[in-house]
Amino acid sequence: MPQTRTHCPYCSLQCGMTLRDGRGAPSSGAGGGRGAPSSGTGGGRGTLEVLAWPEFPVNEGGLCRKGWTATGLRGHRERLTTPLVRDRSTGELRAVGWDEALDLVASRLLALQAESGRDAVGVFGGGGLTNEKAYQLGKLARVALGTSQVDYNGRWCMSSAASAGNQAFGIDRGLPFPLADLEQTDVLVLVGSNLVETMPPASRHLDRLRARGGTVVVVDPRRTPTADRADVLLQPVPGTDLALALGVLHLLDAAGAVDEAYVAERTTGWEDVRRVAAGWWPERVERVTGVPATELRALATLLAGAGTVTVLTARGAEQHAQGTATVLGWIGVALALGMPGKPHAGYGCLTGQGNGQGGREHGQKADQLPGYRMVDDPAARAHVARVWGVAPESLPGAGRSAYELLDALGRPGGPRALLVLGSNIVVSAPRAGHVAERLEALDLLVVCDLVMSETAALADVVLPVTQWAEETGTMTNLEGRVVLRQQAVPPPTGVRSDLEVIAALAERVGSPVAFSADPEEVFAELGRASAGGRADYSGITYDRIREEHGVFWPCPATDPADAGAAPHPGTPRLFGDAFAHPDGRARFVAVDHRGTAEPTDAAYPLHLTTGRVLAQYQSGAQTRRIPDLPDAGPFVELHPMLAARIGAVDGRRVVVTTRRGALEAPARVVDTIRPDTVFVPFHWVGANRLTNDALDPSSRMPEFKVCAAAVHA
Ligand SMILES: Nc1nc2c(c(=O)[nH]1)N[C@H]1C(S)=C(S)[C@@H](COP(=O)(O)OP(=O)(O)OC[C@H]3O[C@@H](n4cnc5c(=O)[nH]c(N)nc54)[C@H](O)[C@@H]3O)O[C@H]1N2
Ligand SMILES: Nc1nc2c(c(=O)[nH]1)N[C@H]1C(S)=C(S)[C@@H](COP(=O)(O)OP(=O)(O)OC[C@H]3O[C@@H](n4cnc5c(=O)[nH]c(N)nc54)[C@H](O)[C@@H]3O)O[C@H]1N2
Ligand SMILES: [Mo]
Repeated sequence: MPQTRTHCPYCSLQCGMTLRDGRGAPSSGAGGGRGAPSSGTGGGRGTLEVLAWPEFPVNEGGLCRKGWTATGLRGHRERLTTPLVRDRSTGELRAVGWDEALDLVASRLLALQAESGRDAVGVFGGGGLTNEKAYQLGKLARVALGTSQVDYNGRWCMSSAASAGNQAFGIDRGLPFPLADLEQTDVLVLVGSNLVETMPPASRHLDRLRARGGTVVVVDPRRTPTADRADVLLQPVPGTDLALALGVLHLLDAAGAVDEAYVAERTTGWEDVRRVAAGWWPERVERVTGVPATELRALATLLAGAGTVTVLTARGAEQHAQGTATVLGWIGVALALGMPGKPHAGYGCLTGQGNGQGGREHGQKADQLPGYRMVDDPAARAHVARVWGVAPESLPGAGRSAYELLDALGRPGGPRALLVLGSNIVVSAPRAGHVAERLEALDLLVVCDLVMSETAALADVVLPVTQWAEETGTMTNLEGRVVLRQQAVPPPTGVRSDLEVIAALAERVGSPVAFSADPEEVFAELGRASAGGRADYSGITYDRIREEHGVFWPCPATDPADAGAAPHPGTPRLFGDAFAHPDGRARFVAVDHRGTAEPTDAAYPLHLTTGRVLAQYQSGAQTRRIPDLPDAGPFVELHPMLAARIGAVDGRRVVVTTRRGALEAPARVVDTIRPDTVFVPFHWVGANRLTNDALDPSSRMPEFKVCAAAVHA
């Protein structure tokens, strides 16, 4: 039976897996590795089994339960297999042929642009899309549609870490080293990451690190399963991680534990940071963060005495109106200790989505062109325009960021049509009730999806597309490793790939240049467009990553004039000799803690935070439909003391309210959360009716991780 090496459809680890296509053969239970193989029926096509790929280094054959059950959407009865168009008289979606649907979309987009200008059309992408799709989507917007209004859900994911990385290091690669390096560090500090639930196969690195005698520190308002596998837990008030970082810097400085030689040789800006940190003595930090001064002192002592320290941030620290500043604060801790660039040490961001890294490099972001080039840089525009075969002046400038784009929909001067690929906005955007209203105000909403997501259900046109196992493309995982996701099975009849849809739309709206729908061709073009950019992929080919276990960017092409040159090996580790700023130095950036956008008050006395559970993925559009994954709906996690005060009982309904909306869901009474904080997972409609749309000034990341709330039994 044919077997294909490919990668999981979910998170940024991009775990390797083997898919066995059992078409025509009886389903067999024999697995190829650890764990239970799982199968999804293929709509009369036999089974598609998930087996281990033990040699792939990121997960060494391990998968989480989402990975083992990932084929469950194959042949699913809710899988979309025909284009749908909303009937104006009945208001219902009805099945139509592809030509009719694509002609309708193209003619309406052109008509709206003729009436209201090119920016009347918006494009919204996703960090789960392959590099090829992200690249073609940006090109569709800028070349075929000529609109500046393109952005994507990565703004909600890792944009604060990206912005901080660019400021501090001059480059934004989530992890500047392979994930397995974590095992070798002496102290690992996880700020706002619950990786035991969000990247389960990576948990083994925590265990191995501790087995070696290292220490894992977790900073989280909840005692998560990750904290249970750590040595030290600090439980701050949500939104106070920057104060904590400044407190650590204060103590390191006071103890003479700052690596002065490193600071002098490899960085700039320390004196300004030192001045800010001077104002964050332990008792003040305790008052703001709720973390006892003794715990802060113990952490500083641990860090000061460690040979190597690695600090990692994830969404808990980043999804704040001060997310960029918070990451800069923790980068400051790593720099003060002299760690970035040292083996088995440094700072990294745990990127989230499957292609969260590559998705932010190839031009679906409002201010970027492929290769992580900036859209307002004349040299970048000239290079990319040459690859695209258009005039640089024809390329629009920077557009609105994701939330600002959604907020502008249907308003004067805002887009009148929106094309969505790879995001379920009405579930996952902040202040989602408001976002749903903005979507309703559009003249045309077009959604490409595998299933009828909550956002697709609002669309005027729904286009059914292939899913991961049915198509080929590349993904760039959280380490900057570019991997090949290979097609394992043919798509269901009636379904097209996103690349085919993009190419067909480009042609119909009269694009001045043709768009390829062949992933390998698109990747080669992407390589040329990225050549010489910060994220240079030009030396990577499909053949090469099919053989190797992925290649880390930057990987420039060798000079064609030098026939004997060995191919560039790729770059697993950055910063050994220099940072990416022109002077080779990292920047300390002086930032101060301001507090959250919406402080608590008498009417809304609690902090609401949101996040993930192990068995569901994101807006849940995919995982809620997989029968083997538990789907109990949203819940409200609260402390027994709070429960007693408001009369809440475990398992019974409570109502959470914020200034934006209300959510009724069962209480989950646990002593693992701060008594002043409640937690709601966002995989179901509801959590984001509550969240605040305050944005970080530099990354435009919304404050998903804290707002003021009240809870009633
Ligand atoms: N099971 C599962 N795995 C996933 C995903 C999924 O949906 N489900 N999504 C993927 C994606 S796109 C992403 S971005 C990653 C996210 O991965 P993580 O960042 O690990 O996930 P979250 O649950 O969003 O947040 C992590 C933790 O932050 C804590 N937190 C909340 N507020 C604060 C705060 O103010 N400060 C601190 N220090 N911590 C806080 C929460 O309690 C939570 O435990 O996961 C990826 N993996
Ligand atoms: N309150 C709160 N809200 C959050 C967060 C939080 O922590 N708290 N986290 C934020 C983060 S980090 C993220 S990443 C976002 C994610 O939230 P979303 O942007 O909604 O991401 P997904 O749920 O992965 O949505 C992907 C959609 O695209 C479809 N899809 C999957 N693959 C493809 C494909 O190849 N092509 C096309 N056309 N469609 C595809 C899926 O079926 C699904 O409907 O949520 C954000 N929202
Ligand atoms: Mo994310």
